[in-house]
Amino acid sequence: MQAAISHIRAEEHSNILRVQSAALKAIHDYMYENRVVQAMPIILSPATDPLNHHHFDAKVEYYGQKLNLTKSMIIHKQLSLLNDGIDRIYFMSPNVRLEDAKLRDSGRHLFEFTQVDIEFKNKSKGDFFKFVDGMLAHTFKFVSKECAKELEALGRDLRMPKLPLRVYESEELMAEYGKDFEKTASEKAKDPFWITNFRREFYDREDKQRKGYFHNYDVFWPEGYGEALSGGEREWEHDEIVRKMRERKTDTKPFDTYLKVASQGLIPKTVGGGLGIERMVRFMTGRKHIREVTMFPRVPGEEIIF
Ligand code: ASN
Repeated sequence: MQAAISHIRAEEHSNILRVQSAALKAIHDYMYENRVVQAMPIILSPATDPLNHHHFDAKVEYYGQKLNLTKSMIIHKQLSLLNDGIDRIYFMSPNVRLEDAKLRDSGRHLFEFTQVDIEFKNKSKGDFFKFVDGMLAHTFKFVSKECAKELEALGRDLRMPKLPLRVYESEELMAEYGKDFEKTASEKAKDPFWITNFRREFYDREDKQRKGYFHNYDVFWPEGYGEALSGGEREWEHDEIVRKMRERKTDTKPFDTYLKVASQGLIPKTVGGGLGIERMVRFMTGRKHIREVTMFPRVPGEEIIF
């Protein structure tokens, strides 16, 4: 308990939280100026993002209904755009992902974190890249102007990203750096960059003409800070969604209602992504482990004190 109290009292939190506050203000302002509306996040739902990697489920039962804690709001982002009057939406979305304890020292995993989760209707990944590039540039500019003193106290020199951010294909980097290409590319980079085409969850669109090519992407922070954002153009056709769920051995049962919506041809054509807030603050403040940017750390495998 004493260690947890010392952690809360660590002097650097005031500077880190000033940086975080400025970054959040910049993001909200950018959304508002670009007419992206904000909706409130949900925490419990019958179906959440299945996530295509090893982790534990977090469920509660309420009046006989089994509900999942949100792993990401991907499904709700798609459904919210069923509204004809809304074509751009975002959520400040808390996620619970009970990750394996072996990720404890990755420096970038928390099993509770917040992502700014964005989704646009009838837009392409190119449109989304431009939007995110602009959001990062605006946020970095605002933070470096507002928080010069705090960044100095934290020993961080924040470099302005050069736009447009570079876009790489995953195959291209794999050929150059081998299977750990994400890590190596992040270590070598000076600015954030995009990588496209990863085999991931059922909802990221696969090219019909080019099987095995996915219209999805990540943004990576430079200096070895790793993944910042992930997203993609989405599947909207029922049969494609079911085929991909089967290929990934995703249990379709919790998705019955979602699949009914898809079978009526109602899932809108969307593109989007989510940017991890704590990861961004870790990068901006140059902290070694993500635990340092939160007062109440939830590090995989570690006991929760408060
Ligand atoms: N937010 C991500 C997306 O929009 C999904 C995720 O976090 N797993 O694709």
